[in-house]
Amino acid sequence: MVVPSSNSMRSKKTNAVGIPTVDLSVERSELSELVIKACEQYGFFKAVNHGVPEEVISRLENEGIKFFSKSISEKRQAGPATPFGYGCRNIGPNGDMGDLEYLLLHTNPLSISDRSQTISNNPTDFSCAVNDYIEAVREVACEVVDLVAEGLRVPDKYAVSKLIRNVQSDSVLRINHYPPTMSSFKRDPAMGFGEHSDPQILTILRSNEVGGLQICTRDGLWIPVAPDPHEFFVMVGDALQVMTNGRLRSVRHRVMRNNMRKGRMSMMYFAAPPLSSWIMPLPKMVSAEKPSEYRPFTWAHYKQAAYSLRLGHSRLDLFRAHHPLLL
Ligand code: GA4
Repeated sequence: MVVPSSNSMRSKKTNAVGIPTVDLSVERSELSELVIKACEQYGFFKAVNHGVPEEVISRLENEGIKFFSKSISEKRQAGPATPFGYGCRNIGPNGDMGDLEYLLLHTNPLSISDRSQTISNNPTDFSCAVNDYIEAVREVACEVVDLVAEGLRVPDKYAVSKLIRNVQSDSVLRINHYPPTMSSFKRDPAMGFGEHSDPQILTILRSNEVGGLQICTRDGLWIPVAPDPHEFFVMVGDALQVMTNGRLRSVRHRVMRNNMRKGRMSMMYFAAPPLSSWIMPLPKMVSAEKPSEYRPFTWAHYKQAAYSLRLGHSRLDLFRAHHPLLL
């Protein structure tokens, strides 16, 4: 997946906002250090020279554009999102709302082929575009977690990527569409998607040229992420935070809709393990000096907890080894 680059960008800070950029084509041992550093500091980085062909990205983007330009009654045929399918304004089952519409799909090819019947007038084109995109971004996600494992000197280098590659993986794909804002005089920016961290292992995000994404730094500062349609943004999810015993931290993020003259479309691949997988710190990450911060739980268990709370609530606290309710 990783292509050689002629102009080696290495890891550098994007001037305005300090977000790290990692060139996935640099030499491996250097690369794994850069990935770890970015994931420790921000839980977030921009990945360049990722090797995913533009054509794979644009085919899915075009399918998204076609779908979201349909009439609301046509789009509703692909919903409601419970949790999969077409959703409009409602996020999750607990009354969270956002100024967006979306498609949420399980990455299982059978489920995609089934869903595509109500999503597209040409279901084969739609499912091919989705499957090709998932295959490509799954490789990016696996590459990143392998680099993390290498950098942390985890003996089984593929321990995490094996979960993502498992045929029973519970990974999902989400395409969000934030329609343009009507008035450019709107003073209060509307919340597109409220603050949260992703529950899964890793998220690979791509958006069009419209901004709005913000990430929260460890000091609690919200910083805007300049959009880049050619590159991917990588986010550490809660499950990877647990597997690394808190060394890598999941990133809190949100999408604000101020003055969007054009609609924002983003596509996220959420890399997850199978439902029955146990999530716990990798043995290498636990020692007498650094005991496990979390109790073991299955991914199904964690998802259930995630879906039982509203967006902004931290679900990881429920699984801390020394949670006050467990004493
Ligand atoms: C955030 C990341 C993914 O978009 C998602 C979201 C899910 C949903 O929209 O159904 C959740 C949200 C996300 C976290 C908390 C729960 C679940 C909405 C919500 C209130 C698909 C996911 O896996 O978790």
